[in-house]
Amino acid sequence: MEPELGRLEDLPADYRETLTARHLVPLWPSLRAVLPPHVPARRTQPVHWAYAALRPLLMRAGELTPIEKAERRVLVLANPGHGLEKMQASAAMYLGMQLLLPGEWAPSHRHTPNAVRMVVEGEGAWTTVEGEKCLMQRGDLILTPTGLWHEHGHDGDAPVVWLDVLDLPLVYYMEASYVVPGARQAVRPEHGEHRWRRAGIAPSPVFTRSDKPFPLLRYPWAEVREALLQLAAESSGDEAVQVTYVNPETGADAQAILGFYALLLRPGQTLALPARSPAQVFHLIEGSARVEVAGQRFTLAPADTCCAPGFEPVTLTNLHPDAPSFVFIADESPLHRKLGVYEVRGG
Ligand code: 1HN
Repeated sequence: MEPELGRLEDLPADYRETLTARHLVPLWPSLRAVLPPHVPARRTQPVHWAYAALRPLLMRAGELTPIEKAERRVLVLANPGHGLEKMQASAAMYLGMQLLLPGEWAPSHRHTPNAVRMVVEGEGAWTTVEGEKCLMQRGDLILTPTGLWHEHGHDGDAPVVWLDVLDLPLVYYMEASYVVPGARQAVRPEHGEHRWRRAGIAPSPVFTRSDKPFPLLRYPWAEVREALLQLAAESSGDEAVQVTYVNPETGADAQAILGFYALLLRPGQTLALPARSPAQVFHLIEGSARVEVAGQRFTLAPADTCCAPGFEPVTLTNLHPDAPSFVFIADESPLHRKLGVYEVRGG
């Protein structure tokens, strides 16, 4: 047990008032709050957002608010532990479900926070990132990293929905979050996913050098799914079957702050993840899965999303007895590792 420390009320009122007037604060009454013993205080609560409940509200937003009045038509998945107005899923992660209707265009801009899109439903939409037109199909992961121009359009005939994951809360906290509006981009005939078609075969810049900090912007789900199925076929029963979305040029995480992964749960598999310092987000791409964390138990249907605070073990179960389930995961690991605060407990 840590010894109890002096309280603010223990100090004479005139002393406290003088400190306040001089912009000074005694540490000891607040020391245990900012530095709790052994386990950090976490605002992030386990929360489940069911797509079946969210979708009609998003479609209603499509009727209520034209794209010109929204710029980005998004319902934010806000963790009540942080306060809804903060628009945070966790300390560093922002989540939103974005709707684009046929014929709509979300204008070009670039900003300091990094974003990714995980396509949830619909066909025919595209995101142009720095002149590269990325098709949006179910399960695709598309990066719009810090500082790159991006805009969304839709040539199909049914609503398109995607999940946005941004490091906005962190960048905003750092007082570094801002946007630059821009003009419609000229599309260049470039496709990173073609240039980086196969691991182990890298384009050789013999005549031209690209110097792109983000050489791969679109990770097609068809390829990720196939890679997971191959891994599952070639590994033993209890091993976790997971891939990380990486920068193919460096092998590092695809983005600097948040990490992105795709997980295959074998039929009936239960996967016990150790408590780790970063918070996590789970989004079910295909199948049926249970997520147990901090005394909560969520059953994820396709397109459902939930979040888990850091420093809590998480148990994932595939509820399909005879088919794999596929989970997209986002977490704060790259940030924790860079800052030197990454931890795994009892793993
Ligand atoms: C943004 O730029 C997009 O480009 C979506 O689609 C959501 C949330 C906060 C800040 C910027 C987009 C965003 C965002």
